[in-house]
Amino acid sequence: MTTHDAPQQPRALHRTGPCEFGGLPAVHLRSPDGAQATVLLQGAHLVSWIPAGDEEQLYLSPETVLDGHTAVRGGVPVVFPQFSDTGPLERHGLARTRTWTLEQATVRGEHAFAVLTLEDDAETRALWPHAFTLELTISVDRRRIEMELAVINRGDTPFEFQAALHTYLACADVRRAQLEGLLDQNYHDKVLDQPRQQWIDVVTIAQELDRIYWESPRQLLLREVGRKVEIRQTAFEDTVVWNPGPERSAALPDLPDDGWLGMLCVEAAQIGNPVRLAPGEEWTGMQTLEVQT
Ligand code: TA6
Repeated sequence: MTTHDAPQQPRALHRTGPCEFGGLPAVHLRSPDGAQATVLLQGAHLVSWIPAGDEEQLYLSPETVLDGHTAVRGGVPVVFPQFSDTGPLERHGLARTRTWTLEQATVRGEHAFAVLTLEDDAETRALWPHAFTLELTISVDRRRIEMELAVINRGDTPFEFQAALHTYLACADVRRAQLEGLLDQNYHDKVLDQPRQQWIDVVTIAQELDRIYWESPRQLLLREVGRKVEIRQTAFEDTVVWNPGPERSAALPDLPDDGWLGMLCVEAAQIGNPVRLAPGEEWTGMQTLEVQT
């Protein structure tokens, strides 16, 4: 599989604990059976996932800017509290460009996991006037990775938010990939800016595709020759499927012209029904990826 190898890919033999990735502070996970993942402190951004005995499963643009504050192109950006440009905040909200705190990185039983948190500060409150804690827990073992996002309202007034785990899956050639499991689903086609329904049972990519599937199934399958990745989500109600296609790929400065061929975003998302959290309440959503044999 071609993953459009990024020069920043981690060396294979890191152990679980703090590391550097492309010069940025990160944490590396390695389970006893050899599954690995690397997460930047910026954005709690997962940039690499290699199941045991397998190869890289995430797309990371070789042209992404790794400067500690510019949004990273690829991996798994954490979107919060605003999806895309649906509100007044910067695109996809304020979590992906901020530095999170590494709370824990350890191996327990068969799993290696890390917990990262982000709390409001004067800067976030100036943009979005709420007291919150985000907690992202990433756990790997064998052929599976789990990403769990918790949102806690620490203030004394309710707030509403959208969120997503904006997963860029690597593809050998996206034109030959199939995403299964969305038959009959209603979606908003962002390219056409129209509501639509999925009439055929697979989604394939030949050009730009940008869709929000509403209240989507909790389990999908990405199928390529010789590879199957199961994509599951809990609590996240919607699923976004995005590929920039050739024209947008060429227009995006942090993506190679042919970058679109190597990626497919399948995002566990909460967009249509923003979550309302009362003071002290917590919401948790999860995306799980598992490579099938
Ligand atoms: O989740 C899909 C999407 O909102 C697309 O519309 C596309 O623009 C993509 O996210 C990437 O957004 P970004 O802000 O990272 O360039």
